[in-house]
Amino acid sequence: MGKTLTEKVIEKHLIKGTLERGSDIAIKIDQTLTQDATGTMAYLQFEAIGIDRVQTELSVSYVDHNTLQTDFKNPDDHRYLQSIAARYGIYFSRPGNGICHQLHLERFAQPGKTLLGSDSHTPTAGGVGMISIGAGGLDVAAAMAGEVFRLKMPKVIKVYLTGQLTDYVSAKDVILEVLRRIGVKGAVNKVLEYTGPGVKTLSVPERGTITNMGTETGATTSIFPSDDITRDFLEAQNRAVQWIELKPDEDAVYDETLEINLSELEPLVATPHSPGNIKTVKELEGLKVDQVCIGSCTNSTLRDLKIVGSILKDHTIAQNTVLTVSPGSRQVVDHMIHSGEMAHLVEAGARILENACGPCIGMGLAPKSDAISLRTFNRNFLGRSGTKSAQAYLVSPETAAISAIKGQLTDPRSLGKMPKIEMPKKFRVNDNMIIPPISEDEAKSIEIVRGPNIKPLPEFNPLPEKLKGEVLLKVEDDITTDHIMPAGAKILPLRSNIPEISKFVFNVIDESFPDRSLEKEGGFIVGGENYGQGSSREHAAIAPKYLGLKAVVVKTFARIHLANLVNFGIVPLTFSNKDDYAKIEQGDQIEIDLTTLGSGKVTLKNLSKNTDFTLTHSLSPVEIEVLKTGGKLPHIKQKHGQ
Ligand code: MIC
Ligand code: SF4
Repeated sequence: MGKTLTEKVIEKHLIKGTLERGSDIAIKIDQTLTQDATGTMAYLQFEAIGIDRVQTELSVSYVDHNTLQTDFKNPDDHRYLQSIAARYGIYFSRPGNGICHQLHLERFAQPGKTLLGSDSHTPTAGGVGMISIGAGGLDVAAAMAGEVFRLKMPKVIKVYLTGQLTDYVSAKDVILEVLRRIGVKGAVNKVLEYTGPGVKTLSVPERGTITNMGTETGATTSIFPSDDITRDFLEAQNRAVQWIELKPDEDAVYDETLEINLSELEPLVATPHSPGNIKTVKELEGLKVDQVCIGSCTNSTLRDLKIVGSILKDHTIAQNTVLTVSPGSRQVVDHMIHSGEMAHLVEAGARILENACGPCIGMGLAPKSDAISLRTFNRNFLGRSGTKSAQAYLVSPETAAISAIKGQLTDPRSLGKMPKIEMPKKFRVNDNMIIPPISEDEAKSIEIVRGPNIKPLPEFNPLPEKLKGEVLLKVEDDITTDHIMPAGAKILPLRSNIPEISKFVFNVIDESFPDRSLEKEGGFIVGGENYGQGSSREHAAIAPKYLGLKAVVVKTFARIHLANLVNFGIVPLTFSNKDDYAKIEQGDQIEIDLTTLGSGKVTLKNLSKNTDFTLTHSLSPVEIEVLKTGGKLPHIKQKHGQ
């Protein structure tokens, strides 16, 4: 029986398990990436593991999220990260160089390899045929220490592309179409594997847009074959030697199929507050737009900014609309300057921002009250822009650019025939902002620099056999990590300070949560479907744990958040009968007996309502052990005899 591309790459890296869907597997990780907002915690944990040098083929530390520097905290973290990179053999991409996923695709991503990144959009590298997975910082720290990465063998969805995109319809519309079809939980524990004749009509940066935002479907990762187009891209990046051909077998067997005819697609938009609320631009055309933001790891490639430049050329943006552009990397900017196309953006009135995440994560440029903000980003969760009353809509760069000129949501196809975008045969490769690792001997004398914002990791105790306490919060479906542990300019700088950041847990839903939780000495959260959707931020587990969270009981979990809960000793449980969700209220006193955890079932006693029901879980024996030890860090330390 033939194999899918996903199976082929996973099989090559398989350390434990089989390709049987849903079974527990362990894979070898070749490369890791971190960014600064999750990196500080990941490296504090790496230090705590006590390994002298990273064990991967390549590890890169990027600085792209916390670049606003409103005080000493961000730059202190940057110095810490730089010193850690030098000490442990890690490449360090300096602030200003660009967004981690864009840079990794340009400079490091390699077909057929595995990449684990402490950021949920790590699957961007699937654009060159890599198995690239987002995970919590601790899992990435463990991978840097040479540990395997454990996951459930995902199902593989074949996304069969036919046809060719028409003028002003672009890769963003492809992934918005996928989201329209399967929604924000349609691919949990699945891989989106792209095949079919339409694949060869898409460049690597376009593939990267699609694999990047595949994260919003809950997918473990997304992957494209590695073909001639991949080879040309790598060659243009001076990396031709890293190319290998990769494709699924002719008779590969997939678990599900999705067929998309690229020729039939039209410009789409994700409406507030979910990337899964899809409408056509036509349906909403005329919507007045206050802010337009172009950038993020989804849509800030050279291809994207070139097309934006061609649309803005000789125009001025509408009087009541603000346009921001945050390019993906210095390479992109360098090209735009040398080709003269940057002038089109500047002359049209765009506010050119740093090559960083910026407004995507609410790091500056928050929209005005009640604003309609059009963004080429991948997430429009409530409050993420920095303004809770704002409404964020996600669109392609084409739709964003024309709408900025018109001041209202506009179908870019109204522009008529699209000019041909000339991509360079060779990119302007300049790695002078990436500091390579130094020799092991030299590295030993490097001193780690710690600013006052970097607080030691909290220590957590082994799990008791019975958990007892109050339901501190009951929430609905699709609670995102931006609800649990918001980001933005005020909170992000606290990522290396758990006591401080924990004061903002559930801030957008219930500001009194942290105090209540501490006062009651912790307790439980009850939730609906897809709890923990979104980011890989392990702070959404560590900070609630610090406040005393014992277990989370929900209908279903998002993959990365579930793993993060286990890593920090919070028990993730699901209702065996989803109707039981109605039988438990915020404020109820409950008790969960964990002695039967190994059997796959535990009993929840609702002491306030005098009822009990069964909860289940998907935990592997290793995960149960990790939980019992009080989390992954003590578990790894135990293994290393510390
Ligand atoms: C995001 O897009 O939400 C982030 C910020 O990049 C996160 C990581 C983080 O919270 O630091 C992600 O996607 O994992
Ligand atoms: Fe940065 Fe936004 Fe991409 Fe997250 S989604 S890595 S915040 S650009």
